[in-house]
Amino acid sequence: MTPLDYPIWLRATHFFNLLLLTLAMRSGLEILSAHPKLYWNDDCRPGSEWITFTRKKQPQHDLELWTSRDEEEAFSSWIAMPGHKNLGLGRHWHFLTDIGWLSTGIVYVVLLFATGEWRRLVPMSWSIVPGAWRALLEYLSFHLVRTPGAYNPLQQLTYFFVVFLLAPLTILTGMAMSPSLVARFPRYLKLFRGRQAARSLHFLCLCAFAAFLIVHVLMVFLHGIEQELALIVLGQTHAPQLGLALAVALLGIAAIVAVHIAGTQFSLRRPRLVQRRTQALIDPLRKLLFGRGLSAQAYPRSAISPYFRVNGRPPNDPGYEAMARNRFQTYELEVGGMVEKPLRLSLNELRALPRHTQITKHCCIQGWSAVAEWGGVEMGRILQLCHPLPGARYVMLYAFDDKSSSEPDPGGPGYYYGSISMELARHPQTLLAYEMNGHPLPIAHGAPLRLRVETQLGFVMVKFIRAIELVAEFSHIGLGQGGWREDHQYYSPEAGL
Ligand SMILES: Nc1nc2c(c(=O)[nH]1)N[C@H]1C(S)=C(S)[C@@H](COP(=O)(O)O)O[C@H]1N2
Ligand SMILES: [Mo]
Repeated sequence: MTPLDYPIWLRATHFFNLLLLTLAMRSGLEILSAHPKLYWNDDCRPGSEWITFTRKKQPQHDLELWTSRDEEEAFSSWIAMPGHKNLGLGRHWHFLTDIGWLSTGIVYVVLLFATGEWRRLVPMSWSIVPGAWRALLEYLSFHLVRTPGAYNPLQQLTYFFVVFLLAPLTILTGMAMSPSLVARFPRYLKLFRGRQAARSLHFLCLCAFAAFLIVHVLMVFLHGIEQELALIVLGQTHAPQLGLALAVALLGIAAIVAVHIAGTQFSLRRPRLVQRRTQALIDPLRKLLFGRGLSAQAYPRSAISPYFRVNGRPPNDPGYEAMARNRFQTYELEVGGMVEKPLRLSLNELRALPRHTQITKHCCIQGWSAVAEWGGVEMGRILQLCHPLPGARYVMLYAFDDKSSSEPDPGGPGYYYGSISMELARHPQTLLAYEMNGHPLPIAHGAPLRLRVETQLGFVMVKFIRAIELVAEFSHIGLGQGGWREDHQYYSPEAGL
C-alpha cells in the first residue's frame, strides 16, 4: 500500500459524512429543543436535570397545572433544523440523515478493511499511547508534529476513537431511546443505566463530534491547507493542484450549505410534503426494526416515579366537567365502526372486566420519561367483545379534549385523537387504563380512560377517551395522518422510535 493515498471512495465518504453528520447535528438539536433538559435519572423529576438549555421556570406543580409542552424551547434555524419548535420535522430529518450516515459508515468501514486502508487507522501497538501523549505535548507547546506520508500517533488515535468508538456509541445510545426496543429488551437500557443517561450520552457524542470537527479543521489549516485539501479533495499526493483543490472544496462546502438551507426552508414552508416524503422512505424500515416487538416491561414498585409530567391539558368544556364532578358515573365508552357488535360500556362495566396491571416506563416524544403503574382492561378483551370485521386495520381513539380550547398556545383546531394498528391493539400490555399507581386515573393523566401501548411514544396513548372506532384506513379522519399530533405537529404514526 502506498502511504497516504486517498482513493475516491474515501474522499466520497468523507464528503457525505460531513453533509450527513451536520444535518444530523442540527436536527438533533431540534429534538433537544422539545425538552431542553438532560438527566441521569429516568424519573426526570423537575430540578434533577444536570444541564438545561432554557431559562423558563416551571411553576410549583401542585399550585398550577403546567405541561411538558410549556417547557419546549424555540431554537433558531441557525443551529436547529428546521428550528422554531418543529419536533416532528426535526425527527424526520434526523432519521433520514441517520440512515444515510449509517449507510455511508458501513460503506466506509467495509472498504477500509477490503482495501487494507485500515492499517493507517487501527493502532497495532500500545506504543501509540506514549507517542500520542508526546504529540499532544508538542501541540500544546505550539509545535506541529509532522510525519510525512502517515498519520502522527495522536492523529491516528483520534481518528480511531472517532470511527470505532464515538460513532458506534452514538448509534447505540440513539437506539436506546426507542421505546419499542427497550420495552422488548429491558436489559439493553441497563447497559447505559437508563434512557435518560443514554439521551445525555447521545448529546455528549454530539459535543464530541462538534469538538472533533473544530479541531480537525483547525489542524488542516495549521498543517497547510493547500497540501491537505489537495489530498482529501483530489487525492493528489504529488504536485498538488492547489487552485483546483480549492475550487472543488469550496464547491463541496457550498453544496452542503445549500442542502441545509433548502431543507430548512422547505420544511418550514411545506411541512406536510416533507412529512409525507420522509415517512414514505423511513417508516417501512422503522416499522420493521421498531414496530413489532412485544413489551416485556415489569418494573418493581420501587421504580415508580415520584412525579409524572402531564402532556395535554384536560378538556375544559362543561359536559366533561359535569361528568368529572360525579366521578364519571354517567360516562360511557362507545365502541363502533367495523365491528359486528357495537358496544357502550360504563366505567363500572369496564371495571367488571378482568383487571390487568403493569409497571412501565412512559417515553414522551419530546424526551422525558417516567415510570408508573397502570391498571385497566386489555384492549384485546374489548376486541373480543365487539368482534372486529375482517377488513378492520386500525383502532381509532377519540378524546374529549378540544385542543383549540384546552391548550393555551393554540396548537390547532379539533379534538385530540390517535390510532394504533390492530396488531398493536392486541399486544398483551395494550390497556385501556382507568387506574394509575393504584388510584382512579387522575384527571390530568386522562380520566376516565386512557390508552397505554408500552412499545410506543407517549403521544399515541390517547387520554380522556370518548369513543373507539375500528376502521380500514384513516385518510378521511381529521387531516388524514392518523392522529392529532400527526396532523398538526407532523409526527409519524410509526411511534416505536
Ligand atoms: N387526549 C389527549 N391525549 C394525549 C395527549 C393530549 O394532548 N390529549 N397528549 C399525549 C402525549 S404527547 C403524551 S406524552 C401523553 C402524556 O400523558 P400524561 O399526561 O399522563 O403524562 O399523553 C398523550 N395523550
Ligand atoms: Mo408526548
